[in-house]
Amino acid sequence: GLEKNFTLHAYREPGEVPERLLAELAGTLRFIAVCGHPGRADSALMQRLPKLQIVSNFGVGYDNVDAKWAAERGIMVTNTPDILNEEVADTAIGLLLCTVRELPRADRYIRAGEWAKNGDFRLTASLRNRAVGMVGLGRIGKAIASRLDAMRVPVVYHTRRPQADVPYRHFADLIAMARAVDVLLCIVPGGAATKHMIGAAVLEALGPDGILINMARGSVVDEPALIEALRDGKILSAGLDVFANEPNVPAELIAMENVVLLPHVGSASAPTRAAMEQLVVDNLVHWKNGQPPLTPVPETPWPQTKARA
Ligand code: NAP
Ligand code: 8YV
Repeated sequence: GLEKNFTLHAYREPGEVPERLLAELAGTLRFIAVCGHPGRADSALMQRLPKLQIVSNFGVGYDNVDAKWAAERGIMVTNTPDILNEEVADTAIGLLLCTVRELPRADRYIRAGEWAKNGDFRLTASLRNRAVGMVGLGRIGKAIASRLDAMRVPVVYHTRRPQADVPYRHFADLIAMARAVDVLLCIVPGGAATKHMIGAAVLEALGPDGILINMARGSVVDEPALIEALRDGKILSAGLDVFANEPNVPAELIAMENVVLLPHVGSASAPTRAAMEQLVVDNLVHWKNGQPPLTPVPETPWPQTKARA
């Protein structure tokens, strides 16, 4: 889609945009399509592109884009909301069940020939006697909560603002919610406001039967504090789709049996990724044709309040 509609300069190396590309093109680039992980469109990059008009992010989370900086200069930022809600919610429930019932470990038990040799797999914890505390109850959080409703699992939630139209109890205080539930399921945006909001005190409050599921961003969890809590039995187990320094996962987590690890696959089915790709392209094409962008982020609403500086 990009090749069909634009003169495309693509690069696939991880990390910073290569200097050779910038040296050649910085004065002409007007549109950026950025893949959330590991791509970044930070202020250091954007300020080198005087003609930049729009950043179209592949992913609903855009903590990889300095949207506030862009907004101050009239640069549009778009993301891919809603079209991935159900996929990410499915993955979250899969990760929750895998973690509570230790299903990947049971699979490994058969493959290692342990069933025939040592008899039945160990008995596990259960979702039956648990309440789930949602950390974040936005588009994806609500899709997860509705699945939990169908599974007859009680739901409560923590956000900055209580919501009038949901049937779940709101906790203004995250530690109080962690004390009241047996599972915390994170699905908030990344960035400074949520950095390490799951730290030692929250994990301590969750308690020795507690389970942490992180579908949000690795930055939301204080990873060393989580490793310590898992190692010392301060919580029971964790299911993680996201990590602080992707694609690097701490060796301590890889060595633990009471963790289920996924390589950031929340939305990673072929149809959902295709829909996200199309929306990245459509946002850019609309912009190029002088039409409103389809899904601007809240920092850069349409109509624009500031012209390109
Ligand atoms: P959304 O609709 O904007 O919902 C975000 C929720 O988080 C809202 O309920 C919001 O409520 C709450 N929140 C935001 N900041 C908070 C804070 N500082 N403290 C407490 N609660 C806070 O976003 P979404 O579409 O559901 O996506 C959520 C996030 O999921 C994305 O930003 C991304 O990081 C992550 N994600 C991960 C994957 C994956 O593959 N693992 C896939 C898609 C998305 P208040 O504003 O009232 O606080
Ligand atoms: C994306 C995600 O796969 O949408 C998000 O916020 O985390 C995932 O769906 C990711 O951003 C692209 O690598």
